[in-house]
Amino acid sequence: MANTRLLQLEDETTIANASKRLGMPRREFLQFCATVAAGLGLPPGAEAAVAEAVASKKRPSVIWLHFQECTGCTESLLRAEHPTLERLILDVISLDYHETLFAAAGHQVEQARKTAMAENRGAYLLVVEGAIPTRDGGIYCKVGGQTAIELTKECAADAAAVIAIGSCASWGGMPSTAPNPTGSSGVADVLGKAVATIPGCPPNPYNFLATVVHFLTFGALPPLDDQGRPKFAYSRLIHENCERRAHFDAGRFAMQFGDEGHRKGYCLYKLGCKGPETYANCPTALFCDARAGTWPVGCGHPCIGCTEQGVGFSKPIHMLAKVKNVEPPQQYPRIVEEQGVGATLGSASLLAAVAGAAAGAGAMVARNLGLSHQAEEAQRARAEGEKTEVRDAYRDT
Ligand code: FSX
Ligand code: SF4
Ligand code: F3S
Repeated sequence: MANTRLLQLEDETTIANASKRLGMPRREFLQFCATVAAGLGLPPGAEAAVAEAVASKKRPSVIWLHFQECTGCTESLLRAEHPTLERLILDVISLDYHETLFAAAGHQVEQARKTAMAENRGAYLLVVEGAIPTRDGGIYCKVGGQTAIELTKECAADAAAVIAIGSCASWGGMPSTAPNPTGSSGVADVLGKAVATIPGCPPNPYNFLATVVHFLTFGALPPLDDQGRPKFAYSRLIHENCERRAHFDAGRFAMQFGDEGHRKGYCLYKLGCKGPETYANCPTALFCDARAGTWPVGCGHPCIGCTEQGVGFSKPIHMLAKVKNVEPPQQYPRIVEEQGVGATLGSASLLAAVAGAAAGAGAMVARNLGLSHQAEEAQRARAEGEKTEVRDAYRDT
């Protein structure tokens, strides 16, 4: 049934103004709001509230701090392949302090931070990117003469909410890898209280955008898990929605990079894939809006568990993952090894449904497996063609 409120909105001036501002057609803007609402797991009808909030509410002021990191979080937000995502992020927030993006420097930029904090006391969002070194009084990271510890505490004091973006800010991430010489820690440890975390190295920009849109629409962060991660994005294991899952269940594994199994798109578990113990929506959200396959496992590399504390940057890449939540599917894909026939579309969708896949993931898994099945068919046809060519060549001699 059509969403009548959303259809009515299409004619409203605020929506027209927002679509003009964003340089995207009104319908596309409304579709985007509906997608974010569905991705956030909001009830039907919430997409209209999201659209109205994004179109008309005052953009929340954001103070963005940078500490020990590679700036990949910011890069991934701004280098999203689809220009709309970047434009939306910069449209829904008012980025009042960001050390990498600011043209100003020195005292001028420090003043901009203090002014934004004073003018938006109790209402601004504090986003922290990068780990915080805590050893030796925090002297290993200073900005404007203040340690990262001091800056985080000062900026968090009057913030409406704190978001730790990336694995470094979430728990220490890569800089905290043993022996962790600078005592790199996450924001929650330094503040001594829970904060929202959006781990990933880098994190998916869509997850940040959806979190901020939720804050804008409802004045609060979305529901978080016990590690501060938004549940809409981090409540499922990667293994549950992976397009290679049917191969895992059927026992078809790549054993070496570049071997036949790897070329055929088999499961990467034996190459060290940490999907079975890593919570994130990478297989369904994908990266860069560049269609199917744009996520680590889709590109043929095992997941290293970059969103998961105790896995990413802790466990060696080649080490086998601990398989959590073993939920066998109700129906296994048919195994016909000599033909290399993979899962049927039906079994793939069923698998996704049994795994309790997030919205849209069933279709995604079915589509991706469909693609890999087609690829196998094409490869077989090519191999058959090559055999025929060889036979014909012998016959001709
Ligand atoms: Fe880099 Fe961000 Fe990794 Fe860390 O992302 S992509 S090292 S999570 O803080 O810049
Ligand atoms: Fe996918 Fe990795 Fe699980 Fe294999 S082990 S199904 S590649 S997530
Ligand atoms: Fe990271 Fe694994 Fe996703 S390496 S980006 S959590 S697939």
